[in-house]
Amino acid sequence: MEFVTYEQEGFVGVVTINRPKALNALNSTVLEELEATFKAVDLDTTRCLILTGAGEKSFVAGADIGEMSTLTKAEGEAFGKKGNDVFRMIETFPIPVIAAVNGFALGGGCEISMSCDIRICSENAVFGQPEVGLGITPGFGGTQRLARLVGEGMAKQMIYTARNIKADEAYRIGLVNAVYPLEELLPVAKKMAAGIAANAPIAVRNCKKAINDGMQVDMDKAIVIEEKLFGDCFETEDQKAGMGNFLEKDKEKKLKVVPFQNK
Ligand code: DAK
Repeated sequence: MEFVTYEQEGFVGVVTINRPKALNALNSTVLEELEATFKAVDLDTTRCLILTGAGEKSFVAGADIGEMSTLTKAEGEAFGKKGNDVFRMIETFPIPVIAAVNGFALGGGCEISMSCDIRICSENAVFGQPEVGLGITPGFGGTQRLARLVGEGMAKQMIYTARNIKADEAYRIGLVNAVYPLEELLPVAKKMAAGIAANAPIAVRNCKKAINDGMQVDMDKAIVIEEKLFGDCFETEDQKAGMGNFLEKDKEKKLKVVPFQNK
């Protein structure tokens, strides 16, 4: 791959967008390589992913403006579909994805972080949706995911003004869960990912699906989704071991060694 690297550490995979000369901007090749990288993740041996950017300055500085500037309407639509497909794949990926935002997260960069389950960032991170200044609307789900994450009023303010916000403001409005010094960001992300990976994998996957699917429907339908995914955990080795350990008061036994059970 030219612009995306993948490293596996135990049950955790780290996906790095590696195009630092263009501040990790998303061109077609980056999007294609991201799709291929996610599709190649071995879901039997991987329980959590981290998505980050190479270098110390930028997570992703948006979609590639140079590439976009010459697109025809049809090509623009194809480029938008490619991005949307990748972002939706990340959002619905069976295991959790943590965005470790290490600098600029603008336009498509902010949007790809919002496709992840959890966002943490470095102190130098900058978030924004500058698209209206470029004559376009946010096109990779920004109008939808930002409003869902930070509320309609704040999302409208950020999108209409195209004003970037720094890490502390992103934390204040709930766009990121925590802010760390740059050198601590990846170690913290790995520790969080390892903590997630230590829990029952089927239960974690089902939680992601329950939250994602439940957020799209009304509460009556949402609790039915939850019931089904709750029931799905029973009779798994994890459920038997997890509850058995509690009842036997054996706190030393952990779920960590139980492999993911394909169904
Ligand atoms: N695209 C291409 N190259 C970029 C880039 C980008 N988004 N951002 C930075 N670069 C390149 C710069 O051109 C420069 O390249 P060289 O000149 O060295 O060859 C290099 O990265 C370093 O950038 P700067 O020299 O500008 O670095 P500074 O520290 O001075 O400034 C900056 C950093 C992040 C503030 C600045 O680079 C900047 O404002 N970048 C653009 C940020 C931006 O506007 N991003 C949003 C892009 S719009 C769609 C779906 C989605 C989208 C579009 C369509 N459809 C459904 C069709 C998404 C749109 C966007 O994301």
